[in-house]
Amino acid sequence: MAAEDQPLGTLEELPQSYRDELRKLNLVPLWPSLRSLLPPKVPARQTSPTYWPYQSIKPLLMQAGDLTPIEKAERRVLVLANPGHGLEKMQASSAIYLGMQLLLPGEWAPSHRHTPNAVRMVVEGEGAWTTVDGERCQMSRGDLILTPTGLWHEHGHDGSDPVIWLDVLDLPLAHYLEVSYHLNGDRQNTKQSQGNRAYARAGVVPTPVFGRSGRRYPMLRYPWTDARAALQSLAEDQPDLEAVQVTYINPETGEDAENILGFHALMLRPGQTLTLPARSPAAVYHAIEGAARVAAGGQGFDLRSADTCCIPGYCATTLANLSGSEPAFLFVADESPLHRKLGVYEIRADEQPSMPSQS
Ligand code: GTQ
Repeated sequence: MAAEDQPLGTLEELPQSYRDELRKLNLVPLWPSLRSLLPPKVPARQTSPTYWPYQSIKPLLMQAGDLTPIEKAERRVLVLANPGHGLEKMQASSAIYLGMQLLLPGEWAPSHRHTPNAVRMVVEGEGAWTTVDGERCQMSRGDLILTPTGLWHEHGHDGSDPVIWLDVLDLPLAHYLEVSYHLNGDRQNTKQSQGNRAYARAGVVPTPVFGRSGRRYPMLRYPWTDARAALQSLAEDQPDLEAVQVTYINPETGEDAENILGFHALMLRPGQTLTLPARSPAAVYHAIEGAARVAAGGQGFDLRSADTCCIPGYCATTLANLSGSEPAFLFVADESPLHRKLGVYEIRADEQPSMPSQS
């Protein structure tokens, strides 16, 4: 019998008087809990594969628009909560928070800043904007807007129809670390610059002749038209490339756009089925255009436009385009920057454990 299969002593085997004495002194014996803290080969995960269809969310979000004025909500959001963690925890995975936010024409969600990092993936509607650090970022379908840790941000809406977007935050991690808090501010003065225009093309960046910009987050808006064009260009240039995927990065450093969560756009060619190896981070898939089946952990979800699902870490995942004639475009958020920084990032090409230190 391998050592890891040896049954260990239980709490019940210990005399009650001994247990009581330990409790009084805030002491706990390790061995009854050792296997659940350090399970064999694969971590225990509370994150369960979960699917949120947009067509079910939208009417309830619109109802929230009637029930709760923006002044009473500040952020009018329905949280996409993973039942594996318990709905009250309001988390999609251990580090990812997801919310669907509604802003009605003329509404304003006042300026604040907070320790968690956030991004917005615009789902529908035109005319809304998020001002981040003084830069007004227009919001159109598929655009990714960063509101990184500590930067002031507020949302407004000059259009005529409701605008809805998906919020992705590392709030569960910040909350767990006991570093989550916010500050309220005044309406921001806007600058001339607009979040993406200085970095409009890949491969060239502004040259700071008169000193560096010195900004940790130089690019705040990633238009969908550009990300989509990059994917199509990549797919055409490399017809044999299996995973047609781009990562949203900081164009000055080449590093992930934010510190903790990673953001990607992935294109499935017409009829394509793509199997991604099991990797340690949990991942969120959100359909920007087209329809795809996401299968992992014995479950499968058909994502149609604006549907979202969450897949726990350490699960091989198969993505299948449900159309034989149109590409499908997915937005992917995952915990990979966090795992890499912590040294726990792992790919299991053959589903076998491979501790990071061995590779
Ligand atoms: O828009 O600033 O879903 O502060 C949760 C917290 C959105 C926001 C959320 C937030 C925001």
